[in-house]
Amino acid sequence: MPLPGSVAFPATCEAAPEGAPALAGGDAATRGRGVIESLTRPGLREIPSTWLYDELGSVLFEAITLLPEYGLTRADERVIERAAPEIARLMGPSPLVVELGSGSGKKTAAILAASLELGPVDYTPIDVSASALEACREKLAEMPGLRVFPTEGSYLGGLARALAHRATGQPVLVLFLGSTIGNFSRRELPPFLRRIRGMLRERDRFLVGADLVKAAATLQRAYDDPAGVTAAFNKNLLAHLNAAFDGNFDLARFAHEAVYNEDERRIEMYLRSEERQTVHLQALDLHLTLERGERIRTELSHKFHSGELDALAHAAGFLPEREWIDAEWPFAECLWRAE
Ligand code: AVJ
Repeated sequence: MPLPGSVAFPATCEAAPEGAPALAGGDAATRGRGVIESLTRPGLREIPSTWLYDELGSVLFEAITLLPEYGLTRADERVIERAAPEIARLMGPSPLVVELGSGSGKKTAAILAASLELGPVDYTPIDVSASALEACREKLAEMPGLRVFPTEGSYLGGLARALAHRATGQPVLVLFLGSTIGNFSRRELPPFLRRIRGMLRERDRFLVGADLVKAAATLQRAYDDPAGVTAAFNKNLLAHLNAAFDGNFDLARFAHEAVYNEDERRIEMYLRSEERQTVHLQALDLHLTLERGERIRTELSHKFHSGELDALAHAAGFLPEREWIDAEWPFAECLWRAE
């Protein structure tokens, strides 16, 4: 049931966007084709990391953010807390805030609260997980002056729909927090950023949170925690596929693997088949034989150098305006202005 202060967003028909294959939403058939294509790719089996997030997956990710070894989210929260008043001031009163991959919306509250001091705020969280959107809306429903328009779907499709509702002259702030930007391959990232820029107007802003390069051992622990929460998060992707495509992945026959690739500056997450096995995804008419030790890649999590982020901004048509870095867990919050 809709809560007071939240308004259902009119859904429109949209084609699946290109440019972010690892994160694209789209309809069931499109997603099915994407799974077949990536799972059967010669030389590298992969499942788009968006499949990590069903109802349980979103809760498991929230649990990861509480792990002592996973400092990323706490760093993100600290920096945002510190930066929020200045971001709100730069935006001016009554902005439309659009968040790509909102999750539960916890971090965003600080930015919204700072902006609400200057006037009412429109907020459109976009997420592929309906349950995460619901949690986000519940969390923020109490903030007076905030109008929430949850939008289920892909980043680019959701952003297009959100911007269609921008009031004349309303400044737009797009949020891409928590280093979700790290999920893109280095090849996919520039065109994705250019597409975002293409949808914005001059003086709109894009706030990007990005995890910075740090000691390999620190990253290794963060993505292979001793309590096994990340392992459960990773394996749950197979349960999600089972549910979506009437599949019979046996989670017990897979092992979680997370490796830091120093050359590529990224964590690579895999599910390793512990034995030779054949899996059937009935709805996709897909039989998959995995050898013992064969791996399916489920996520890339890139780590950045600060200068690299500035270069990405410029290449996409943004001007890096401010940057805040957490001292405890190197993590950058970058405010880019569309120019
Ligand atoms: C939500 C994509 C930023 O890459 O650190 C956490 C997801 N994967 N542990 C990340 C994740 C494994 C997370 N992001």
